Amino acid sequence: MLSTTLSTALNRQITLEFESSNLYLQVSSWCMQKGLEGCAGFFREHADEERMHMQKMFDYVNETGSYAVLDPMEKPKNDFESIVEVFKITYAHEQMITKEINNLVSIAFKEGDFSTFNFLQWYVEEQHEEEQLFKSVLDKIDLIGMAGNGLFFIDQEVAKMRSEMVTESAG
Ligand code: OFO
Repeated sequence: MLSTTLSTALNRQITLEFESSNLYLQVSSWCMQKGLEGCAGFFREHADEERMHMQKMFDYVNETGSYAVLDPMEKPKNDFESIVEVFKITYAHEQMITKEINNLVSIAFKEGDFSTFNFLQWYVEEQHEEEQLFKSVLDKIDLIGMAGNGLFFIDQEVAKMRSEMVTESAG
């Protein structure tokens, strides 16, 4: 059974993972509107991943005999200046999630709840990969630039990254 502090903190994280999923789903819709099919597919895929993160934690909380509870969710931002802004915002979002996960890990450690500490290691690793992924898209955008057909090539690169993501998670 989780302590009240830990179950409250994990429930908050469940909502955050759900909000991440909603944010990426909304972003995928914005990309679609702009004709950026590669980016739309990337974010759609990522929305599904975040939903899986949410469900994994939701199940864990219930498995421990605690009660997984969903809180009201924040409406995701739906208006962006450019694809650069989209990736800056989503990268910052992932950095915020990493901080929250680290905070959960430190609560579990302080409480000596090593089962939860162990469970959270999966999220620690996942955040490392996700931050790296979003940062690498920003680096690619910098490299390609927005001049001329830049946006078209950025969209193609992001589409490639998405299919690599799908292959990795299937294998
Ligand atoms: Fe990308 O955040 Fe979940 O864990």
